[in-house]
Amino acid sequence: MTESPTPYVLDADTMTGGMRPIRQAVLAIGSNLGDRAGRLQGAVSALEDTPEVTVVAISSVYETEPVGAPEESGKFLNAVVLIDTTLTVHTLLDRALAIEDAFGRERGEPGAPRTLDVDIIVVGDRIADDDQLTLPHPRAHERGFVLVPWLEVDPEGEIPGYGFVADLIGDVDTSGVAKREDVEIIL
Ligand code: PH2
Ligand code: MG
Ligand code: MG
Repeated sequence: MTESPTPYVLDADTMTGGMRPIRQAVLAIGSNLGDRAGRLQGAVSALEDTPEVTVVAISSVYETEPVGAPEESGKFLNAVVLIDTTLTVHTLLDRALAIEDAFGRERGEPGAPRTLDVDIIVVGDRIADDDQLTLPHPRAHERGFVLVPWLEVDPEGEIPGYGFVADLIGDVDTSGVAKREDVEIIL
């Protein structure tokens, strides 16, 4: 994936005067509990309200079969959001978790139904692997509910170390991913 607008453009950090690159990040959002569409809209609005974050594109909303979730889990609504940001990846993660909390996310078992999940998929070509964050997201390359909406808004999308979204999607079962023409997220 290319960084935008160019990897050489720097922006001033308003707090410190330091300079950090503008990176394009790909976020995947999902909900399978309660007012699913309302939560996705709220997440995008909260991202757009975040200093040093600009929402560049929002995919269509897709209704998706749960993957790797408990039997009784309901279907998800999923979407992908492209942002430009000068935040560090850990500040971006803090913000993502705060947005989940603001929409009633309770942290239980992995895969348990959730009001809102905001996952950081890639941030430019950053590689990270620590207690809090793995970049690129370690399972995004095999998830139709991430790759289908991502390809829609970023046909040149790439997961560093894995390949282009357009190629990866060929090896993934996307039969459980259906566009919801009647649901729209707006800025
Ligand atoms: N998220 C998960 C586990 N399984 N399945 C779908 N369809 N959509 C998701 O967002 C999702 C999932 C863990 O975060
Ligand atoms: Mg997730
Ligand atoms: Mg998550």
